[in-house]
Amino acid sequence: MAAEALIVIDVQNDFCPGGALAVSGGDEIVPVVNDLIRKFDHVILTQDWHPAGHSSFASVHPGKAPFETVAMSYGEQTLWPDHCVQGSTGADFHPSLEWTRAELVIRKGFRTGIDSYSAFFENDRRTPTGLAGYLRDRGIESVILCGLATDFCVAYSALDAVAQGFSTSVVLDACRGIDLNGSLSAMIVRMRQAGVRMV
Ligand code: VGL
Ligand code: ZN
Repeated sequence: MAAEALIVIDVQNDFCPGGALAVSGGDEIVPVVNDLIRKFDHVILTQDWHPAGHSSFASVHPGKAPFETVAMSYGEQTLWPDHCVQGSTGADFHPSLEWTRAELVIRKGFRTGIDSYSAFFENDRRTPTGLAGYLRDRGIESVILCGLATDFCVAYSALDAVAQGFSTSVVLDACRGIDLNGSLSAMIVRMRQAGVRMV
């Protein structure tokens, strides 16, 4: 059977209750994710990893509040509270996440001028993170995604994974969403239509 990899998206303190961009129930997935981690031979993590003053932070756009949008050179960008600043506790993985066996950590969003929801491409939809090449070089044809947030980083990663030709599943029990203006159900529909399996 072709190799498969578990990709754990952004299970970081800032996306858990008490964090800067807390996803409701974000910490509830940690035991479920840990069970998945034990079951896979290949485990990859992503880590949202922004420099201070990142262009996705509302705080750097005068007059703008979090969850509003702004036009960037690459298109519309949702603005967020300052979160997952490089080296901060908020950017650390949740303390109960059993990440020791992970063979690769993909950091994303580290360029000041561009955000990156997807583990595969930054928000210009063109700049690769290198993950697709890594998976292909290792003979991995199938990916299973979980983590935070369902409707942003998990969804964009899943859509890019199918577009890149990987057989792609999302474990919804091991995800939680932000749900901004109905984004959760909208992104689940988009993933299904694109051929992502929901398990
Ligand atoms: C995410 C918004 C901003 C995510 C990351 O992990 O879904 N969402 N940065
Ligand atoms: Zn971010």
